Amino acid sequence: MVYAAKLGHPGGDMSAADVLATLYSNVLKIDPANPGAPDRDRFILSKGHCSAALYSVLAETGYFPVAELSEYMKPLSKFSGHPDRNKLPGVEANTGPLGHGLPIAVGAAKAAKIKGESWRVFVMTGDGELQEGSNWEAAMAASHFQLDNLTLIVDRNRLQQGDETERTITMEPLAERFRSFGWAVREVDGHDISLLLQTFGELPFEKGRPNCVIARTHKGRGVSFMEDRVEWHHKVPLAEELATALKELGEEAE
Ligand SMILES: Cc1ncc(C[n+]2csc(CCOP(=O)(O)OP(=O)(O)O)c2C)c(N)n1
Ligand SMILES: [Mg+2]
Repeated sequence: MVYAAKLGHPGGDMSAADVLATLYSNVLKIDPANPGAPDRDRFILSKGHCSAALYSVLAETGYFPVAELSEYMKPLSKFSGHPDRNKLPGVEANTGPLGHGLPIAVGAAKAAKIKGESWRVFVMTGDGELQEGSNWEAAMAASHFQLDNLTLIVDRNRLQQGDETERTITMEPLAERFRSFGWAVREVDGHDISLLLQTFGELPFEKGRPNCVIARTHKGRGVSFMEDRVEWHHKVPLAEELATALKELGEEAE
């Protein structure tokens, strides 16, 4: 998709892919045939620059045909660079400006509590994204309101746009920070599918506390020349790089 569009954020798409695939295949209570079902679980991709990963997983889940992904980032496309809930079924919130997905998710989780309904809210942020102060206001509110129906997944790939997170604004000790805000926290390998399944299967981690899963991941996961390389945040592969990448991922070029 990124190669065809000559635009995108492949590094962060690939760090998030295993978590997204796990959520959509085995965790979220959703029905692609009825995307607006009132009792569905909600997932919000707060790191909206990784829309290609979300669109791919939504397509594979059955919200729309996989073939439509070729429209990614074309002018006026439904598959815009950042997700738009008014354009595509399955997209729960418009994101892109970082720092808004968690606040929206807190509001949704609070709404479920007020209504006495059992649907859950999941949200993924980037790790660099957590430098936005709005997240920490939302984190305080989530524990105050005892939103144990809310799960934040932090894509802890340790890189942001131009550098390592720790060289930009120190994020550690990230787990301790969330615990001090009243959250129940797990740290997991974000590419270990069986561990992710087990972890999500244990939700809520503690009654009355919002849940935080810090998923340790790698930008550009699965492709040797992309993994942990900051430039692949926003870089487009050349034709030969695409061929190598697809080969390493066990995919056929189309
Ligand atoms: C408010 C805001 N500021 C800046 C940007 C530009 N931007 C897009 S992605 C990004 C880096 C995000 O890093 P991280 O959250 O770690 O995402 P990931 O590593 O998962 O791609 C930035 C600064 C933005 N989208 N929103
Ligand atoms: Mg990051």
